[in-house]
Amino acid sequence: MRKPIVAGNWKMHGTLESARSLAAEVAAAAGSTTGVEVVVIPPFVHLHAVRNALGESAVQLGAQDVSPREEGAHTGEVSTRMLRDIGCRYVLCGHSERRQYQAESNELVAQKFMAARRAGLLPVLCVGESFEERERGETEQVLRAQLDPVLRLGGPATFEKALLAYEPRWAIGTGKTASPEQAQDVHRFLRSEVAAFSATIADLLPVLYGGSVKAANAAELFSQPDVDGGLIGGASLIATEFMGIVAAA
Ligand code: G2H
Repeated sequence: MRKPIVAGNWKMHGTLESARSLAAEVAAAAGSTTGVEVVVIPPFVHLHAVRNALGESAVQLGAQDVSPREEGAHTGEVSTRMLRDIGCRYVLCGHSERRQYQAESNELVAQKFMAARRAGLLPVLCVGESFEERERGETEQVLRAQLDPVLRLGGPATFEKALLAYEPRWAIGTGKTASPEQAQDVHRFLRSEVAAFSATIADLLPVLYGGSVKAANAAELFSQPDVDGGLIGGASLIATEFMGIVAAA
């Protein structure tokens, strides 16, 4: 049995004060939630304040990115150890916005993923195709190219303590959501790619869906057998909406 996970990716939004109060609201609302793992993923500069605002609640902390390097002269980078130190359990690797706007390659994303694993963080490998790629029937090919470097570096146990997130690029922040069937098809494909290395690991692997999820469409998406929760962007910035999604998981 896979426990559902709902993670709120706050992207580059908010102030110190709004981050604190959103975290406190989520912590208060999720206080008694045990059947769903609730995660918040604020910008780096708000991690410490959010950690404190979450207090003793079960809500977990994640980061939006990480350096593939351990330490040293890498101006502007944040290491896995720093993330551990500040209380992160999760880290996003290869979110589509980083692939698109920061030109992160599949190889760089794989290095970040492995660095996170080595440090004992739970990396969330984000994969997804563009609208044009889907139209050309290249979805599986694109996803395979995103998975392969990670599997090559990590070997059969790559996804043992990790997560996958499927984010069709055409559904991110656009209001367009993949239909539950479209999401299920891709999630099944992703799980089968991992199963080719280890059926047991594939079976336990949480595969989250991301892309314009809201309280109104979450239940249908989450009812699919291979959809284990969501990576939520815009809708995670409003505590009541985010908790509506948690309730649907
Ligand atoms: C996909 C998602 C969360 P949104 O990026 O990462 O964002 O829910 O705003 O489409």
